[in-house]
This record gives sequence, structure tokens and C-alpha cells, in this order.
Amino acid sequence: PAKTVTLPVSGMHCAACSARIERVVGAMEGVDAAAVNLADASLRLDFNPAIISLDAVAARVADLGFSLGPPP
Ligand code: 9UX
Repeated sequence: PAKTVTLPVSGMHCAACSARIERVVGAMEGVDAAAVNLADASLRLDFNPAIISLDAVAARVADLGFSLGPPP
């Protein structure tokens, strides 16, 4: 079953970068939807934990140069 979480993203300061995170994470296998909110520096993720782990998403976000934090 899908799970939805909202996590803080740090290092994100412009719309180009929030859009990039949204596009890249949204294309990952097992991610149903990714929505980045630049104003509150968060990522809302709908994903299937049987297919992809949050750690894998965090690693991909780190590759892009940002940091995905734990739930607040
Ligand atoms: Mo925007 Mo991206 O100011 O690394 S250029 S956050």
C-alpha cells in the first residue's frame, strides 16, 4: 500500500531546484507522487515502501545536492 510522508528539505533556495527535485524524485520507481513546497522547504511524497525506501529517496536527493531530513 502507498504511504504519504512530508519531510523537510534543506539547501533548497529557488524554484528551479525545487522543480528539479520534484521531477527527479517523481520519476523514481515506487514513487507515486512527489510535491515540493519551496516556501516551507518540504517534500510530500506518496510512495510504495515495498518498492522503494525513504533512504533511497534521501540518497537521490543528496545526489542532487540537497538534504532530506527526518519528519519534523
Ligand atoms: Mo537555487 Mo539550486 O538558488 O542548487 S540554484 S537552490
